[in-house]
Amino acid sequence: GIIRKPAAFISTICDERGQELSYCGVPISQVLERGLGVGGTVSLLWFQRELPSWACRFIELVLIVTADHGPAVSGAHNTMVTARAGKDLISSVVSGLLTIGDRFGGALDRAAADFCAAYDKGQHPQEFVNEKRAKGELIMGIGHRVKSINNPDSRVRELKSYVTSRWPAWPVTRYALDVESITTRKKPNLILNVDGIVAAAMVDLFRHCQLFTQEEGNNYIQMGAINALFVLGRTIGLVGHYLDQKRMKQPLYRHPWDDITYMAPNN
Ligand code: Q5B
Repeated sequence: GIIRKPAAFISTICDERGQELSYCGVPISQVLERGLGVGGTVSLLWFQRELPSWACRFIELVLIVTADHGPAVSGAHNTMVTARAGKDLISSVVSGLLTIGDRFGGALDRAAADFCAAYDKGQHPQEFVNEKRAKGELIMGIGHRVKSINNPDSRVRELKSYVTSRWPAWPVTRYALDVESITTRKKPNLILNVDGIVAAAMVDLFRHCQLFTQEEGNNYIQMGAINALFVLGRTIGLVGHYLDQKRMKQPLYRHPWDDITYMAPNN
């Protein structure tokens, strides 16, 4: 009989071999004709299923609101410095992306895991905050360097209003908002931030769109799928900052000496 050579790779999300490219079995012409958009494309290529339109729209909203948050944040700063050092687009964008982590833009997966674990075990939000404090851990998805209850983050407001009006159920988002109402009593900037609202809403999306088992949703969180939304969104802004610096032919950046405290170790 025929002996088949085992394939080196298995791929389940995209097939370009036939007459027409397909995303997870949906021909590209259908993706366009049916107006699935960027949200629908993400849902096919990342989650291997067509999410409902309210969920696809949410993904697009997330990409829009996370696209940029000014030149001062870590990612944009690195991209601008790299562009001004004469580097190419990919190097500059990657140097910005590499700053994404727990403290900047990469808190989503851990926020999702922590909020839903606490919610699932029926932990009171006050107990959750106390436990984090006792362990000396920051609460992922809480806190912002410049935004606060006195200077609210309009991105969070927009996403919150979309979720609370469109989601079939949003208990983990409710839980995250209850945590925020406790932390903001301690400090006004300990708000539910953009990472936190996206994280909580995505958990509720996985759990209540009726297309994922709880295990599948949890696996996506563990794999980093929620952080991926910030990474994808912010890439738009990083490309913008790269082009902006190049367009203006900005010179090599050198940080001013008067903004550095030089301290020799005491002998
Ligand atoms: N404290 C975000 O910190 C920030 C606390 C907390 C309990 C917390 C911090 C944090 C968790 C990670 C997170 C995503 C680093 C943030 C983003 C995207 C962005 C960015 C942009 C964009 C801000 C001062 C005091 C200390 C701390 C306490 C702070 N956070 N306690 N849980 N989560 N959050 N990251 O203001 O008693 O004085 O010692 O790590 O969610 O990245 O626009 O900039 O779109 O680009 O620098 O929005 O909150 O404050 O670290 O000096 O702390 O507050 O223990 O207490 P700050 P720190 P104490 S969204």
